[in-house]
Amino acid sequence: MITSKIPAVVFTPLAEEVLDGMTASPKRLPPKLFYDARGSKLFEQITELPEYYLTRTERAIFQQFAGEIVEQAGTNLTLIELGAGSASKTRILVQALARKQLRVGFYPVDVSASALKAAVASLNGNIRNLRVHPIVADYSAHVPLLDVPGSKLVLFIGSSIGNFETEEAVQFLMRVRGSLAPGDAVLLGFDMVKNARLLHDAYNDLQGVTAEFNLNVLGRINRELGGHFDLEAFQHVAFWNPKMSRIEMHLESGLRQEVWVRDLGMKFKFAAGERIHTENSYKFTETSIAKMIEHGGLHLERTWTDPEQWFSVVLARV
Ligand code: AVI
Repeated sequence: MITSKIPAVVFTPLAEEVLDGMTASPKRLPPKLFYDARGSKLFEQITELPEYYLTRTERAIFQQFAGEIVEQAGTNLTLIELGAGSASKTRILVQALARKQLRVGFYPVDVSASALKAAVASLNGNIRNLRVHPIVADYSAHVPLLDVPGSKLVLFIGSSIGNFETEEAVQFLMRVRGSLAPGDAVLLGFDMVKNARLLHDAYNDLQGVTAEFNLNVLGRINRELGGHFDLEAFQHVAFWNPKMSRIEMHLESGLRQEVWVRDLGMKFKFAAGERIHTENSYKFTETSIAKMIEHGGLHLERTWTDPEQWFSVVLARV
């Protein structure tokens, strides 16, 4: 008998995500696709924009309360940061911990190898008793199980939790909890609901960096999957959706068009004005934070905030 084997098409994880999102209705792309080397650089630029209050507000909270935070978190701590990026704010906590402990282990985990490299470069050598162990991983799928001495303090700061859907965030917290032992702790950053203008401006900066960051996801598809997106033919759209308590980011097609993506062997049709939903950034209240942490199976222990209560840093315990 003659059998013929047709090789199955094997898509990369990126190709799978793009195929999934571009064939959905309405079209969508998951926000984790923003963070290739270029996207991570653009995000670093966003964190320094005058309109983007999140990073500097959270940093100010750390500057004021780092001592209290590490004291409250426990003794003989190892730090694990999920979505570490360049770890620039974490340095404040690391320094506070290095003053308190003889040795500090820091495990930054990120999908972006380039961002991790920057984190390691900025931390290594500067703090005598610190050891940095970078891990390149998609922590949204699996929380790494680490065998370390003492207790763990997992950092998930910068309101990254706001980029998950509520149910996803709860599932994520449950997975984090599953990777920890009783007495370990999680430190979370939450951007709070505030004046709609401030929220709007933070995602519509005058220099257009957020627009570039958003459009970079199409650039990435062009670079990595042989896409033919014309970045000039799409527009950055970001607005506050008060009903859902979130900023939504979209890419809007300026005209009717078809876009070929070589590695998917497919053409995607766009109507004029049709949008690709690229990100939700949820904003929280004290009540919504408490609910999420409780549903994630954790115990909310303490909250630190800034004088205007724009941002909250929360310590939750297993
Ligand atoms: C990473 N994350 C918390 C950012 C946010 O504010 O939701 C990502 C971002 N999107 C646009 N600007 C910044």
